[in-house]
Amino acid sequence: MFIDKAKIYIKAGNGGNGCTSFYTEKYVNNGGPDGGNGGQGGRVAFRAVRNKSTLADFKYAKHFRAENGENGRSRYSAGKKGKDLIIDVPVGTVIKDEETGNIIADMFNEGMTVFVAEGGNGGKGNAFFRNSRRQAPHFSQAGEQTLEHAVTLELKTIADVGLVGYPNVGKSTLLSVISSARPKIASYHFTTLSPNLGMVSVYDDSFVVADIPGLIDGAGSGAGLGHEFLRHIERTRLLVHVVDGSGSEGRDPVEDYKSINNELAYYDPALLNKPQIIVVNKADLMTDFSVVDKLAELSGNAVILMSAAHHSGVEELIKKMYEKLSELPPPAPLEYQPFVFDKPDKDSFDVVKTDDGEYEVFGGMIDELARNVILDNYDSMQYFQRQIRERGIDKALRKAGVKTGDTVRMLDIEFEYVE
Ligand SMILES: Nc1nc2c(ncn2[C@@H]2O[C@H](COP(=O)(O)OP(=O)(O)OP(=O)(O)O)[C@@H](O)[C@H]2O)c(=O)[nH]1
Ligand SMILES: [Mg+2]
Repeated sequence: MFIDKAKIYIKAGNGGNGCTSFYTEKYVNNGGPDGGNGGQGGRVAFRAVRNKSTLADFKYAKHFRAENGENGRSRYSAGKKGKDLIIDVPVGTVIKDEETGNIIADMFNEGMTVFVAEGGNGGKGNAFFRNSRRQAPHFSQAGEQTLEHAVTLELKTIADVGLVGYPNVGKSTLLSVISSARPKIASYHFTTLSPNLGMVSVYDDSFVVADIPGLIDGAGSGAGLGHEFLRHIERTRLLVHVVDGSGSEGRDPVEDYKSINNELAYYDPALLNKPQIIVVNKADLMTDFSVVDKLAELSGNAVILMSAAHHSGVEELIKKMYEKLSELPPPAPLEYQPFVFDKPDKDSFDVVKTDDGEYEVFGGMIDELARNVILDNYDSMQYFQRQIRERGIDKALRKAGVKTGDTVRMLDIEFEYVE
């Protein structure tokens, strides 16, 4: 199945916890603290690869998590770093933050690797907290927890030329005669159900042509296969607009040409700014060739008469495409300010008064504080109480109206406020 859009969840690894441990050995009393630091969590990256052409891999696999950092161990042994997770996507995939729609990365070039989520920091082991006043810290720091993020993947094929036109006009036949691609060809509408790519060789050079499903009137409002597939020609530099010159289905090629352009404009007016070559196909069935001049006059574009089925006009078309492409600027990735996920703000917190008259304190600072606190440990409780004063949490609580005897909740901790 052709899938060109997906929503997935990514999460970098948590940092490993620091270790609380004391050196022990035979004949050694009161060994000092020797708990090692936790390892950094693994990062998440995307990599652009050529051997994938759809996002089908992401239809069922939705959650992607890098490895957590290992916990620290005794004897100053630091936890191992978590392994990075590298997610392969087809070249041309645009990665966006699901919440804001902002672009995180445009995976435009093969092999490009973009790290999008940083692993959590490892917690410090108790060896780290030893100082002149505190010879035997019985606490260590927890690893930093990372957040999961929803991202959308959207494949926007990278090709030089896009083939557009009504169904059955011979787009796929055309692709099959100019390249080694072998798309399905048949004399009914919507034979092509997903984009086909073909590489066209010319002189010592080559370019890529994308054949997409045919458009019909009202595609913008979902008629036929709709506009969905125009996404795959957004990044082309040149359009080849194919019409059936013989009007074999009783339609007028000039009217067809106009309608298709209207559909393109409806999807995105920028599509009409792309240069076009018009191909009048099925010449073998034509008796009246005036349509060639009519289209040339109407559009001001080059018009090529051909028969894809009989291989006539093929050389001329390839030359024309090549000529046009060499005049055009090389393809370029989207222009965007890469979106970066916020790290939790370690300096901010909020106080809210809940419906039942309790006070809840939360935010990045509180989460950070929690990493340093082990509740049943005297040292660390003292540290906690000091921080509540020093970091202005106390003040904020009073401002919010807290009185002695009120319940304050912070993470898993609940205590009675004392002025
Ligand atoms: N007589 C004649 N028939 C042609 C020519 N080019 C294509 N055909 C026939 O037209 C029919 C449609 O061709 P396709 O290449 O499948 O058309 P398409 O534009 O890709 O159609 P969709 O994929 O449905 O949008 C097939 O039966 C082809 O054999 C041509 O130059 N002359
Ligand atoms: Mg086709």
